[in-house]
Amino acid sequence: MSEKTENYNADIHNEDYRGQYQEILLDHRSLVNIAGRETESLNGKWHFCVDPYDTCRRAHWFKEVRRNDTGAEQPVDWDFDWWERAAVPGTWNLQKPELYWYENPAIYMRTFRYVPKETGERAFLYFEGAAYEASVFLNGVFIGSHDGGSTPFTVDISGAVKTDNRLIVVVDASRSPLRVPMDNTDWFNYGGIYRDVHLVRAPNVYIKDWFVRLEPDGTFSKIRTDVTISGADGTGCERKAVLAIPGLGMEEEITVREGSGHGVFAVNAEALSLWEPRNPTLYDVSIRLLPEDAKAGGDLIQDRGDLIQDRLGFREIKTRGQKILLNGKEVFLKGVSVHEDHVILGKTTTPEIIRETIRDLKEMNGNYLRLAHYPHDRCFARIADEEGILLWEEIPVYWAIAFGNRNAYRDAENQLAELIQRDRNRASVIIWSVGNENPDTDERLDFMSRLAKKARELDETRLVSAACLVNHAKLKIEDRLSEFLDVIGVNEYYGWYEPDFDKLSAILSNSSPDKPVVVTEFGGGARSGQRGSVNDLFSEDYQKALYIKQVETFKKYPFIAGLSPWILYDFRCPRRFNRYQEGYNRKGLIDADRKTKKLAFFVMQAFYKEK
Ligand code: GCB
Repeated sequence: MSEKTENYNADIHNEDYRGQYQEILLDHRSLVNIAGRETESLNGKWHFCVDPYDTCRRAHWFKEVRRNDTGAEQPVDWDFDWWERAAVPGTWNLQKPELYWYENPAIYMRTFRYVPKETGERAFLYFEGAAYEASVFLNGVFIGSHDGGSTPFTVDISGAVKTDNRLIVVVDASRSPLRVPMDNTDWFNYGGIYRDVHLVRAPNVYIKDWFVRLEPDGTFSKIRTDVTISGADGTGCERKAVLAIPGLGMEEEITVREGSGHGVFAVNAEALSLWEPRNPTLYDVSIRLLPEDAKAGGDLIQDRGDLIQDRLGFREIKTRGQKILLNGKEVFLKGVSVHEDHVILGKTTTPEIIRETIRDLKEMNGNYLRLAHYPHDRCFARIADEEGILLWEEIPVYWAIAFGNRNAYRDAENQLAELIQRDRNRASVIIWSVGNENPDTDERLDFMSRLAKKARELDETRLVSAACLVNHAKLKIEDRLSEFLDVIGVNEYYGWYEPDFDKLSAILSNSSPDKPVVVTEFGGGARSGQRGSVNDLFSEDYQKALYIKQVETFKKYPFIAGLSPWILYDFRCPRRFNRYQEGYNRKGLIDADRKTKKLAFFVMQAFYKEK
C-alpha cells in the first residue's frame, strides 16, 4: 500500500484504491473442501454499517488506526463496535426496510476467540456465500477478496489469527455490466453475507480436496478417487492415504506425490447398490492421510495425518442418442426450475426450506430440479442426495454477459470451478449448466464453449448443458453452442411472450437434434387466486390452459428427455410491476407464500404421474 494512502486525508483523492484489494484473490485455487469436517459457526449478529462510498477500503478503516504518527488522537469516522447489528447469514435488504434497495458496499464486523487445539494447527474461515464481492480483513490486515455472489471461498488465517480477533468483511453488492451475472437480470439483487460462515481447523498437513466417483465406463465396477493435500509443500515427500468404504468392504491405499494422489479401485458390482431416485443409497466414505515425519524449512515436524468423511452415492449418468441414461437406464427428467428466494429470508435458505421445496416437487411427482440461475446453497445437493432428487446446477452466465471481456471470463470460469469443486462428490448433481439464454454470437460461443470444456476437465462424470434460445427466425432448435453440450437446454415461451402457439410445434417438427433436449423453461404468469377465462393474461386459468397445451405438444416429441417449467415458486423481481406482479415474477406454480398451489401445478402433477 502506498505511503499516500496511509494518510487519512489523502485517501479522498485516491481513485485507484481498488487495485490493492485485487492483489490477493480468494478463488477456486484456495478453496478447501470442508465436507465432512467439523466446523465452528461464526453465524450470529455481526456489527453492520452501510458504506456507500466504499470508505472502509478507500481510507483503510479496517486498520483501526486511532492515532497519527505523532501519537495524537485522530477524529476517526468509523465505530465498528458501536454500530447496530445484522444477522449473519442474512440479506441486508430484508433485515432493514430502509435497505430494501441498497446495492453498494456494507461493512460487517465481529470478534471471535481462537485457541488452537494442537500445535501447528491451521485455521480457515469458510464463507458459504457473500454477494457479490467480499474483502476480508483480520486484525487490521487485508487477507483477500472474493468475486461471485453464490460460490464459497476459504480464507487461510493461519498466519494472522490471534487469541482475540477482529474480523471485518466489506461486502459490495453493486451490479455491473462486467460482472457475472451482469447488471440486468430477472431476479432480485440481494446483498450481504447471506450464507453460513465457519471457522475450520485442520492439521498442519491436511486433505484439501477429494473427488470420489464411479468410473463412467458402464461396468459399475470401479471407483475412482483423487485426493489433494496441502501443507507439505516443498518437502517432496511421498505420503500414503487410505480410502475406506466399509459398506463395500473397501480399504484402498493411495500414494500421494507432490500433493496429489489418484487411484482406480475395483468394486464388486453385485454388492454395490447404485444411487437413483427410488433408492438413493449413500455409503460412508472416508479418506485418511497417514501420519508421517515431515521436513518443513529444515525442521523435522511430526504431523498426525488427517481424516475426512462423508456419505456418498455412486451412480452413472450418460447420454445415448436422444436419451439420458441413469445407471444405464433411460430416465425422463420430471422437473421444475427453482430460484433461491424466500419472502422473509430472500436468498438465505435453511435445510427446512430445502426439504419443503423437495416435498413440493415430490407432490408434483417430480424427480428433478433445475437450480436456476446461480449456485444454490451447499446444503441443497446434500439433501437431494438423501432424498433421491436429480439436480441441474448452473452458474450465472445469464443473458448478455460481457463476453468479450477477459475479466468476465475469468470470473465465470472461477465460479464454475468453485461450484464443481464444492459439489462434485454429490450423486444428485447430474448436469453442470454453463449459462442461460445468451445470444448466439462469436464471442459468446468462444466464452461458453471454453466453459463447457472446463467443466469436463474438472469432472468427467457429469453432463454439460446450457439453457439456449431457439432460432425464432428459422423456427428451429439451433444454437452453435450445442456442439459443445451433452444435453441441449431449450427455453421457450410460446403462448406467453410468443403469442402464436402453433410455432412451438413447427419448431419441434423442424428439429432433429442428435442429443437429448430438455425444455429448461416454459410457462406464463398467473397471480394466485386470480380467476378468469383461458384468454385472461395473469389468471390461473390462462396459465393452466397454457400448461395443458405445452405438455400435450411435448408428448409428441421423443427427443424431449426432460422438462423444468418456469418456475416452482413466484419470486421477487425488480422488473415486474404490473398490478398482478407487484414486484414479483408470477410464473410460479405455487405462490410466493410457498403454500398456495395454482391450477397449473396439478397439470404438471398429472403429466408426471403418467410419465
Ligand atoms: C427467461 C429467463 C428467466 C426469466 C423468465 C421470465 O427466459 O431465463 O430468468 O425469469 O424468462 O419469466 O421471463
